[in-house]
Amino acid sequence: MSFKLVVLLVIVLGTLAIAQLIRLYEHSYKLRGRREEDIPNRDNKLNANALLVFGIALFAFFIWLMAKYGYTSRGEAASLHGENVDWLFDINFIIIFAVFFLTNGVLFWFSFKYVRKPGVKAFFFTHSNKLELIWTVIPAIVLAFIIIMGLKSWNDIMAPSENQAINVEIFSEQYKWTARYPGSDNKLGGFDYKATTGNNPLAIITTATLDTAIKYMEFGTDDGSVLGMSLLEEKLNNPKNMFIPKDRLKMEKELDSKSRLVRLLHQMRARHDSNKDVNAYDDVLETDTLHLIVDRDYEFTFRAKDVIHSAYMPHFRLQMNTVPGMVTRFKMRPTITTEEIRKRRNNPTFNYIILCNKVCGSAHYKMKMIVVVETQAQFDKWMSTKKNFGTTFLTKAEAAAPAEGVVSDLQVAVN
Ligand SMILES: [Cu+2]
Repeated sequence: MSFKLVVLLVIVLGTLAIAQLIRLYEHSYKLRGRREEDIPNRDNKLNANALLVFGIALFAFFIWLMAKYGYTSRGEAASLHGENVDWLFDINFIIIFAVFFLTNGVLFWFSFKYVRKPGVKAFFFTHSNKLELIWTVIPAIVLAFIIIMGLKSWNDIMAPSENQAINVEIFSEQYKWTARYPGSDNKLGGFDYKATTGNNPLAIITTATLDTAIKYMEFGTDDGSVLGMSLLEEKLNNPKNMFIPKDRLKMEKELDSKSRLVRLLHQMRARHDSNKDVNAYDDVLETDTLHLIVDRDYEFTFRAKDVIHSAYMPHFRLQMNTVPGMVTRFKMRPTITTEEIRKRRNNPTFNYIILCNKVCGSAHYKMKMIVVVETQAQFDKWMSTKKNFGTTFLTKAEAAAPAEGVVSDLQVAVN
């Protein structure tokens, strides 16, 4: 018998047992000649005392938790705007805690103090304008305050970046992150999903990547795993080939979408300004770790390849959805290096992280990347070991033996 079935049985039988107990209790009342609503004073007193004890225990546990884990357990903010977010958090929590202690304190105290006493009749009234006014106006003022402060912080946080901010793109797909650094020109190369190929997963646009994408659409992959337009057409038009209608329809659809993409790619290629290729070729792609320089402004742009993901960097108080078909952004200045935060937290293995915070599929839980905040010198040293996009694209393009024009264009651009 499975564990779930046992749990279900216990719940069902338990409910039945409780129902039977309640019936027994009711019968015993009848036998003793008492009505159900006659509660003895002893029971009332017991409940009043129990509620007071419960209230005190609840508060004590609550305070103990806050003392042990920090009152929101979020730790120190490691970014400039994070201090702003934390301030807002604190204001909200102060209000929430005050209301929590006040209302729950009154609830448990009153149930103890005003326990039913024989011969005392409760004061009865149906309406009080004064009370209505108090519990409408005060929450309205408090909520208005919270909203105005929140909007103010939001406007500060989402304001455009300063000019000297470093542009970094964070690309999301099931189930990994890719960071794209702009190279020395601080300009990221353009992109278009139609330029996506195996060796250009971020769909970066250059003369060579567009040529490769066109070749891929027209002639398929070299290993034949994906058919190009030409082969598809040939297959469909060959009278010797017999297809069941479903397969024919599927192939016709594929050919249709490929022809459309090729047409659009040719248009893009014709309009493409190859002078802009350098912006893309010096970009550096990194899927392992996001390296950031301490005390520098960053302008992050986010893209998604497949479904909605969400870039969540809790230590920097940053979260932004990444949405297929649109670019989202967030500016951020990291203020504490990884080395420093490890000392402060007394944890030599601590790492900042970027997590996916939208359930994006079966391996969503694995979608994370380590974030390293370091000095300019450390960053430069790390960056000097990296190959730029032009170089890696060229190597892979060579390995895949593309059409002649591709390599020569690329070499010109890289050199
Ligand atoms: Cu995700």
